[in-house]
Order: sequence, then structure tokens, then C-alpha cells
Amino acid sequence: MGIPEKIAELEAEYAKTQKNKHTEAHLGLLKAKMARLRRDYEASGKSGGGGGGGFDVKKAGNSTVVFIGLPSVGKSSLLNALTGTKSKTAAYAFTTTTVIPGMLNYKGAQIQLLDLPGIIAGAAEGRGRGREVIAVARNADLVLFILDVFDPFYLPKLRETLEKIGIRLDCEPPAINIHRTEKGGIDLFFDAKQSQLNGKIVTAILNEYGIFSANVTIRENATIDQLIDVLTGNRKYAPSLAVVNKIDLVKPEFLRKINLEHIPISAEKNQNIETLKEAIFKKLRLIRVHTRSRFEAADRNAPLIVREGTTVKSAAEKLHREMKEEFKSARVWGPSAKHPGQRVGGDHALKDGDEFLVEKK
Ligand SMILES: Nc1nc2c(ncn2[C@@H]2O[C@H](COP(=O)(O)OP(=O)(O)OP(=O)(O)O)[C@@H](O)[C@H]2O)c(=O)[nH]1
Ligand SMILES: [Mg+2]
Repeated sequence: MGIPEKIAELEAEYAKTQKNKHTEAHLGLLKAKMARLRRDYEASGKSGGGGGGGFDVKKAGNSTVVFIGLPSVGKSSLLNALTGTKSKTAAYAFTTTTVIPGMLNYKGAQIQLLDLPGIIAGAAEGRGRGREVIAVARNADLVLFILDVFDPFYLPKLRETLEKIGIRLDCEPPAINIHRTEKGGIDLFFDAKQSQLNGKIVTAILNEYGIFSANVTIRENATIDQLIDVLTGNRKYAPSLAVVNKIDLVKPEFLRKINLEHIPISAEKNQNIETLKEAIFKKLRLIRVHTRSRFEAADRNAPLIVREGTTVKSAAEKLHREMKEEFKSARVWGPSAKHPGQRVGGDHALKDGDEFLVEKK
């Protein structure tokens, strides 16, 4: 029996097993078996997806945003509206056949936008070059879902498609550490109360992955799926944002009735595009910081763009490589400083609008 048949058999067993507390461990093990087989199958190169032959995209700018949506929802029109790029648009499906990059300059940040061909149901299984298309989303710092105002409830399907190729949206990597050891069996340490995992289940799943000796620390209330993700590896974590496009075609009452949380826009009529730019910038958690001298405030026209949480030392290193060795301390003015010119160590986290001055060794 080949791997696809084995997976199909396990899927069938999974489907017919009742889902309740008593079967949870059994189901968890089935999931682990399927996940491991899928991983092996993809690694074998026979799945038609994954590495090689895909779209080559070079990351550029401070962050990368990837557009995901059905054909003809207006992805290319939106790229044009946001950046002035000329990506071909037309009223038929699959107008875009490759990755079209554009650059959005916003608040001093260079945000790379990637317009993609539309994806269709079955994309994760390879339909319509679907796997190659969605694989581009693995490069994303943000996934932007684009929905059509007449089909606004398609979002869960799109999310599911990305999940299938190992992209985890709007969550952090699980707080699970697995450190393999030579011998000594599975040493488990739960650092948080668990509702799904226990020693027996974790051990069984680890064994399924061929791990019989390891130190395992679980620092959050984790699910079986999260444990499987850590064991399978190669997962990508990214935040997401959704827009509903073509709102120029409907009355405001229509939008109110469908009551969506997504950002309503019209790419063609340029409605709400500035709001969307701001939402993208916020979601990417980019901040602007500035270098200055002791007595003179910074020139705010040339900000350094970094991720929220960036330390003053790593910001300094972005400007001058030598800072790795020469950095001693820094002075900070602005939102993160207790008082103007506060002296801080290298691990001080900067905030949007901060100004800093490095003191060298
Ligand atoms: N009324 C209206 N039409 C729009 C809007 N945005 C896009 N369109 C139209 O919708 C059609 C498809 O737009 P595209 O931008 O090519 O869509 P796409 O998602 O890139 O399509 P594919 O590349 O085929 O996946 C075109 O005829 C556009 O003119 C909008 O905001 N309002
Ligand atoms: Mg297009």
C-alpha cells in the first residue's frame, strides 16, 4: 500500500470514530499518524507540491504581504490601488498567472505586496497550480485575504486552504520544547494546566514520530494539533487581515446586513484604501524609531523601520554592523523612556516614535 492509500485509510477511520472524551487519545494518535505520513509523502517529492518549480519570490522591503483570494475578486486591482503598480486586471478568472510584486511606501516603511493568481477549491491538493500559489504565502509577514462583496463568507475556506499546507494564522508558535536525548525515556514537564494533553497521549504521539527519549516541556495549555505541529516542523506563523472588495456595487444597508468585521473597500473606486494601508501597517507591527544627538532632536524624515519589540541594540546594529561589538548603552527619548534621555541597556525594547543615541564602549 502506498502512502496516499494509507492516509486515505486513516482518514476514513478518523471520520467514522465518534468524537468524545473517551476517543480523544485515539483520535489524537490517528491525527499524528496522518500528519507524519503527509510529511513523509511531501518530503518524497511525489506530492506534486512543495519545493521546486514554484514561484520564485525575492523578499524585499521591511515586510511582505501576500494576497490570497478567489479568481476575479480584485486582487490585482487592489495591488494597483495600493501601489500604482500595473498588474493586469480583467473580468475573467485567472487573469494573473504568476506572482506580481509591488511596493507600498507608507509612513517611511517599504511594504512589499505580492499579487497572486486566484486560488480555487482544492488548491491545497494541487488544483490549478494551487499548491505553488499558496506556497508563496509561506513568505508572508501578513496574509491579506480578499473577498468579493457578493461572496463574503468564503474566508473560512481560504484559511483552511493555508492551514493544509502548514501555515498557521493569527497565533504564536506553540510553547512546547522537545529536546531529544540519547536515553532515559520521555521526561515530561507540564508548566501549565492541560485540558487535552497528558503523559500517555504525549508519549504515544512522540513514539509515533520515532521519539522514545526526550525532555519535553509544555508551557501552555496546548492542543494535540499544536504538539503535532511542533513534531512535524516546517510550520509558518503569520497574522492575517481580510477585506471585502467591490463595495461600490452595493448599498450601505447591504453591508450593514451582512455585518462583517472585515475592512470594506473598493479597489476600483479607491474607497477606504488609506484605512487599509494603516491597518496593514498596524498588523505588521512596524514602528518608526530615530537616531539623534544628545542635544538635538532627531530628523524625523528618515525613520528606521523595525518590528515592535525590537531592542535598542538590534536597532543600532541595523544601522551599523560594528555595533555588535561596540555597543555599551543607549539613551532614549520618547514613548518607551521613563524620562527624556533615560539611559538603558541593550535589551531595552523600543516603541513607535522613540529617539535614541548609542553610547559606545
Ligand atoms: N465594481 C468594482 N469592480 C472591481 C473592483 N475591483 C476589481 N473589480 C473588477 O473585477 C474584475 C477582476 O479584477 P482583478 O483585479 O483582475 O481580479 P483578480 O482577483 O486579480 O483576478 P485573478 O487574477 O483572475 O485571480 C475586473 O473586471 C475589475 O475591473 C471594485 O472595487 N469594484
Ligand atoms: Mg489578478
